[in-house]
Amino acid sequence: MRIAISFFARSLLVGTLFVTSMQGQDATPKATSDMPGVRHGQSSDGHGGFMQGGMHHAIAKDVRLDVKVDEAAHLATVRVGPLALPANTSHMKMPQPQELFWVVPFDGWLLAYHPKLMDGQGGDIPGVVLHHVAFWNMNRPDFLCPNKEEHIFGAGGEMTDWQKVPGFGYQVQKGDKIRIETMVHNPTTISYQDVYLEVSIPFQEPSASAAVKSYYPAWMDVESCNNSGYDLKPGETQEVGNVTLHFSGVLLGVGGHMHDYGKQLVLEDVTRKEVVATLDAKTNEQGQLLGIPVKIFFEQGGYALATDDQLKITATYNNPTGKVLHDGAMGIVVGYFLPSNGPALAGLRREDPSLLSNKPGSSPNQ
Ligand SMILES: [Cu+2]
Repeated sequence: MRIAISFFARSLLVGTLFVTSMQGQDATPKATSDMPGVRHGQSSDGHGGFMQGGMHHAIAKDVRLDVKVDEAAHLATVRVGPLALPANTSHMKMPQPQELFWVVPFDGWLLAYHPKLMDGQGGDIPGVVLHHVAFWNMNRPDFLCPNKEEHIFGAGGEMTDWQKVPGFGYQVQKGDKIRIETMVHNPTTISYQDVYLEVSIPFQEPSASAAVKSYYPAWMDVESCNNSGYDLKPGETQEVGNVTLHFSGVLLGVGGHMHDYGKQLVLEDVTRKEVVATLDAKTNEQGQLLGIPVKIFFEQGGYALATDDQLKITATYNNPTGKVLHDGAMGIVVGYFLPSNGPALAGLRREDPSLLSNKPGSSPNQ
């Protein structure tokens, strides 16, 4: 199933004010992206779990992580591959790359994430063969769900481009260990060989003259702090989750992540009895997800949230297949959070990634 997610709204903030530009396979603007953080189910093999779930895949051999850091251009290029993708192969049958780990070699801010699929000669490969990719900072817990690592970037087949938000970035420290989960499939009739996933990441160092404010990705999930995937029953259904905020601050904007047959995501501040955002999914006639809108609060200075606010997330789906789709749904509102007490969130960092509750299961593999 194609996962179109949307949220990464990162693009959120951009451009004309952040207005998004996420492009999808269908030329429909989307704010979409696969969400990672999402761990699709639980896994016995450590981290992989959150996204990959209890799925046990064959391991794709000889897949490497190559990272080039161009100091002069302030650009890090993270490359995963090579991958061989036979035609008509589901993600369950496709051998999958192991988790890969990037140790960030600089202090500074990651400003954007531009994913791209290509072959060894740099030729284009359609985004649809990417089931999802997720980057997690193992040195930081998620501020809403500390049982998870901080999920800093994700994309799916729609290849959501996370654009810069002028003046803001995601702060990293030298030595931060970024865990990269990649899952591929090939729903097309064409086999692809020698495929690489490349993510270009512009960054800024602290010495640069312009100050950068740190935002934090906020993943507000209908599964609360559990694994994000859930079984999708036939017909119209609603799934509801809650998270409690432990920090005050503002949301700069939100987007969302759903799968096919998604209809709507709603984020409410129950404490305040206010609807923060209603995001109506855009689907085609078959119910395939095309995109989820992004709602920007930045112009008004952000949507203010207070410590101890209860947030409620509701996802509505309409599954026309007449069958339960196992692990077929996710409902996540994703935004950028700007804390009022920056040092409190910065202080969540752990020198030793193993101190986070999800113990690394596999060894680094480069
Ligand atoms: Cu998903």
